[in-house]
Amino acid sequence: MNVLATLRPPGDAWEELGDIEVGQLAPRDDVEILIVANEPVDLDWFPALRLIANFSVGYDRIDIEACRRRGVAVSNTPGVLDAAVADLTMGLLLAVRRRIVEGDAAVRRGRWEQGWSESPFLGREIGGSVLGIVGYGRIGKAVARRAAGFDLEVIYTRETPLEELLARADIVSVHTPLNAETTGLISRERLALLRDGSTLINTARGAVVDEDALVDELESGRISAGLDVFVHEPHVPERLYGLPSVVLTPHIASATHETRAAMTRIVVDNVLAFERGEPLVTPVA
Ligand code: 8YV
Repeated sequence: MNVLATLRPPGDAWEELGDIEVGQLAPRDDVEILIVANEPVDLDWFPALRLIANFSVGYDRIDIEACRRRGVAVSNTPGVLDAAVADLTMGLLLAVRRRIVEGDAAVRRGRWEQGWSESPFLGREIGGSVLGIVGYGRIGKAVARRAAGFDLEVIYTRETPLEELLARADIVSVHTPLNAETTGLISRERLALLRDGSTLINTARGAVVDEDALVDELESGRISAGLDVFVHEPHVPERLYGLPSVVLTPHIASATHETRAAMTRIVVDNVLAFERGEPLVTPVA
């Protein structure tokens, strides 16, 4: 079948697809399979399309209902990136609460003040803090397992109502998919429930949080944050750049050699299964 990919993902499995065309999305009447990384696809551009194989577990930018109506199958890459995302979550949590990035910047600027008692880099103890996990799926549970090793007390939505979780936690970490129910879930009103000095970590999707309201809260200095995702990536609200209480990463939660190769394996398995007329390995639609 005619395949167009918007990226050449890492990993050996890719070779099994043969000579795949890699290029940008543009109107094409010959393409039957698209391999994308959660980019929006204009279905009118691809009248022959039968499968979208998504190199991503999240498929929030793909119109699943429109695909269903047109008989276009969709697959994603669940399961293989839980550990990598949970690891980055813990990295951001530690970096913000222990001011690691601020410390690094100070050392590089030659501003290492002598004398521990005057050190401005007092952070917050990790053990004994309360971690509130919003979205207790595979990734949320992987975070909870790691948090136990750091002696964090873990609470999570379902077991604890969202408002109560936000008001109780020292650290809130977001792990929901982005969909109609979760868009703006952490609203301005709900952000206001966060305790003074608490930290928000987001490795899920920027739009789960009201970004303007979050920036306001961060600018006020009331809370801190570790953010891997933003509403209009790669745009990052400029007001965040000058805030030392915020650690920013460029959507790298799944970005390890091993995880990305495992994601490629799943994409390839879905494409090969589809070409053989077999059920998709990880169907979304
Ligand atoms: C990807 C992700 O980096 O899987 C997801 O949902 O957000 C990340 O793994 C991104 O989608 C590009 O493939």
